[in-house]
Amino acid sequence: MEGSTGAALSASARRVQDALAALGLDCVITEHAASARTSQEAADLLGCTVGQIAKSLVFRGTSTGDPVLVIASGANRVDEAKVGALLGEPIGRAKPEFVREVTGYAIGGIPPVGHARSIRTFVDADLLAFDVVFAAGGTPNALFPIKPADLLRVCGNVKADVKN
Ligand code: 5CA
Repeated sequence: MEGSTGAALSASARRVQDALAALGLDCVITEHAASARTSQEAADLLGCTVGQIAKSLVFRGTSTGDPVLVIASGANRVDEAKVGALLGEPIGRAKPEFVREVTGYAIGGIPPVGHARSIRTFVDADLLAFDVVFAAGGTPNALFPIKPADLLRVCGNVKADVKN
């Protein structure tokens, strides 16, 4: 079956689904047989544009070591210098183990909400141009639709130009 609606969610996707409900959102996560590990795969699977995929990328402040989450349009490359300037310290890519520790999920399935810790977050302003965008739901096979304004609100309301 394609979009396995009705089937039980995996434990990771369930945690994200519960987090969405706790935030008052009625978004529904679906787990697909095909992988949506990358934004392009997710767009192909959903039949949307790659720009509508809200990818969750974790960076790390090079002085404080604090995690930073950037929710970027799948069409954009994140400009680390721009985000570093907004943050007040340079940033670099986070290692996969650190990403798992702070978010509670593995790369390829990082959701925008429902993390192990609270993480400072920037939302790509380009996502706000769409009626609906799609984010990872805790595993590389799990996705959910969300209105960009809702995404922005539950991610702390910080919208920014993050693209290279
Ligand atoms: N499920 C899809 C669509 S929502 C997804 O999660 N896409 S993603 O873009 O948010 O996640 C994959 C991203 O993880 C890649 O774009 C890449 O920027 C990042 N990534 C991949 N490998 C590593 C790595 N070794 N270290 C840090 N980041 C990585």
